[in-house]
Amino acid sequence: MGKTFIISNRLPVKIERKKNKLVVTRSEGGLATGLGSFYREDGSWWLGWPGIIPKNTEEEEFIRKELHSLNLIPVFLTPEDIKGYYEGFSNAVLWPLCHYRPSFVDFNEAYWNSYLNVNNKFASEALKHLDNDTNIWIHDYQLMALPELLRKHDQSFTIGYFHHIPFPPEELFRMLPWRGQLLKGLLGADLIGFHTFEDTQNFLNSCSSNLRMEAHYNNLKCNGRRIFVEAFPMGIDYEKFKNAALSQEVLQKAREVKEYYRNQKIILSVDRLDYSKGIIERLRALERLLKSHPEMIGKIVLYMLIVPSRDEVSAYKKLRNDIDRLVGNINAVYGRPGWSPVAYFYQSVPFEELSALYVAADICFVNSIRDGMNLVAKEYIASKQSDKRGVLLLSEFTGASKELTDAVLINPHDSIKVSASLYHALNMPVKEQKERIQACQHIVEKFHVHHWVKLFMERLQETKHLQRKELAR
Ligand code: ADQ
Repeated sequence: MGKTFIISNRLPVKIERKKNKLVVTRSEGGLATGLGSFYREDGSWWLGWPGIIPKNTEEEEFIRKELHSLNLIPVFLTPEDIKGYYEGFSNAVLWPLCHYRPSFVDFNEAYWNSYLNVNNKFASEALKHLDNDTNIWIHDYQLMALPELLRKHDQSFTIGYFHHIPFPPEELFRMLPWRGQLLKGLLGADLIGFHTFEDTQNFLNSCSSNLRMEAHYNNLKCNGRRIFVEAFPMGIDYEKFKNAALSQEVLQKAREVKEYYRNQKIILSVDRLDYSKGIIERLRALERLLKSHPEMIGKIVLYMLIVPSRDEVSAYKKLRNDIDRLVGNINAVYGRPGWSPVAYFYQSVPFEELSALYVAADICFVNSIRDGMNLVAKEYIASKQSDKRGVLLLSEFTGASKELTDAVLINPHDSIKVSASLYHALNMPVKEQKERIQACQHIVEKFHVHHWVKLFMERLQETKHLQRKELAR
């Protein structure tokens, strides 16, 4: 298949300062696991920000060397880049717009300039390592201008791009003063992937109305090159979650969690701190349930795990305060000596602990207002191995809901119905729980992350092949 060159905002590593020494460890997120088999092959590389600002040139050289041995190439960002490109344009412009929150968008020209500048930085670093038999795979909204920057340099490059978050409807996207440049940026790729069919249509509609380009089914022509726009719903490492859920260590931890919350049904939620995840709306639905069904008092617990994220961006700071206040209020109003309705943890937990929580939870409550895919839903399903019991409450506004149609689907804006669905889930007969879990498991097992990577890379090859055939005609 040739060499692969992955480019994403962050490299799959964690670099920590321990006693004045830098320690580099590989982080195995979903993407790193899926792409691991590619980028560790001889001649394949992954380029991105290592997540740290070196104090001096010695540190920079040390990091470069350490990463080189892992087939990783760093792009170093300055504090100004982080403010303008990352916190600014990526997370205060593109993120809210793609998650249907235009009122949160800060249309700041300086952010855009910084975004272009950093995309150019990525391009110059990448061009030092690329040749034209390399398959380039660019990831996510932080690098939407990059495909065109690389294409300008060499028309024959093979470039794939995957957008991990939703693509908004045309009327929202057109709000962006830089909409044309961003669309043209993406059209530098040969294959553009999204999680869902709806996202592909939104993107194609934006191209046709903003750039007057005509799409033919799932493809359009740009400067004589045919570009394909397709849905590739991302999966998880199913075997990893399955094996963990059946291991003695995790089963023991799960028993301990169950014992701690004995006689209570555990409703689990796991998210990054983000307004797109519907955390406030979830708490309101719980509050409504406790109000309308006081017999539930003392019998349920919402185990809410939130991983800290982007706390430098003002909307996230506010969200964190709002959550603290609402959790405090619910626990104060409905709590009893020895029992609180919400067990709230603002921290990241190790894999085995997360796995044990998935095993122990009676319900997994995914309430996103908007979510590209939502891997938590799939991780929960994959962890229900030994007794196949559990209920997945899943927002209709996640990419996952298009695949996991046997979950209990909810509209997070309809708090009356969400609380009724929660009540229904708490009382669901075991037979129905098992049937729903098994139907979902079938999908999650079949369309795992390795399948996703293989499919995308094969399709990229086919796209290039089709383009060459068309040019030769
Ligand atoms: P995210 O918005 O980060 O991803 P999600 O897909 O749910 O959302 O992935 C979160 C990951 O973080 C999961 O693997 C989960 O296990 C882990 N995690 C969350 N909280 C944790 C905690 N407290 N401790 C440890 N681990 C925790 C973006 C898009 C999604 C899309 C993915 C992949 O927003 O829609 O599904 O990319 O494309």
